[in-house]
Amino acid sequence: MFKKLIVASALATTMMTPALANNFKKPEKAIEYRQSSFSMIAYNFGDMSKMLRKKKPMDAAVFKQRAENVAALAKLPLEAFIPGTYKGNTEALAKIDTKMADFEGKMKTFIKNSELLAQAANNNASHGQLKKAFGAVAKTCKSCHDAYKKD
Ligand code: ASC
Repeated sequence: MFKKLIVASALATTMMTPALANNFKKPEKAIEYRQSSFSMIAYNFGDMSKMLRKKKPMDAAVFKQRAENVAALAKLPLEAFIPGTYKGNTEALAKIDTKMADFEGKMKTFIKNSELLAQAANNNASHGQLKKAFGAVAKTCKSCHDAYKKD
């Protein structure tokens, strides 16, 4: 009975863990990894935002590349949110650890929506459609920041 419980909880833990086992040697390395990913995401996302808000001319080829970059980069940060990495040089809140299922769900929505934005860009969607798909991604950024980022 007790053994079964242990196996069940080990399985549950495995399922909660991101697919890639992390290899970070120190907490700072994990923090650096996720901050680097978010920095690249913000750069690519910000440039799309400028084009959509007509702060710079729309360049469809650049926009497509930016959208593909974000879709690829979006997959990176999750594996670096691990226990012991919520103090020091980070704005990530420690409750990510205890709410990992919710956090992971939000990250997966972000990944999914950024893939939909890349698809829209590759299908030559209209300005309005791109704005809508972009807005859906921005909403996922915000929902996670509101819940899990220090303000
Ligand atoms: C950005 C950026 C974020 C998100 C967020 C969207 O460009 O750096 O963190 O968009 O503001 O709500």
